[in-house]
Amino acid sequence: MEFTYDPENIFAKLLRGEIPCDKVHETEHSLAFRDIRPQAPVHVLVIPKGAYMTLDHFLAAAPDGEILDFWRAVGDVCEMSGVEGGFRAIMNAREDGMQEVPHFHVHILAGRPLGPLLG
Ligand code: DGP
Repeated sequence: MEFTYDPENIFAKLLRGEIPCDKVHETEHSLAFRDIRPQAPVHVLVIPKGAYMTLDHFLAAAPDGEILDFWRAVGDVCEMSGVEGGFRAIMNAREDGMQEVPHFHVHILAGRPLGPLLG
């Protein structure tokens, strides 16, 4: 599959410092920040700094070191966010997945009962 990354997407602008974010964690290859439209008391987005559109693009194209850095950053965010009661990690991809921002990201949601996955 071909992936054509749009460098003008909002998370690319955020990574370039062109728009602000409420940063909660940063590593060499990853950034985590609060979602602008939180769906739960904890709603953090974790993104790789590289130009990847979706989970399948990221896993197909990123070097192993970036993949490891990213998932460790997801773990760090869980650890620092108080998810003892449980959490949900969501990744939307492309049209059918209703992905709004075409830069790969994981949503970490926690802090309330989250209900059934497919309501
Ligand atoms: P998705 O549908 O998985 O692509 O979710 C994109 C999320 O990104 C959505 O929950 C709202 C959030 N979002 C959109 N624009 C911004 C922004 O400028 N800043 C932050 N922090 N979050 C944003």
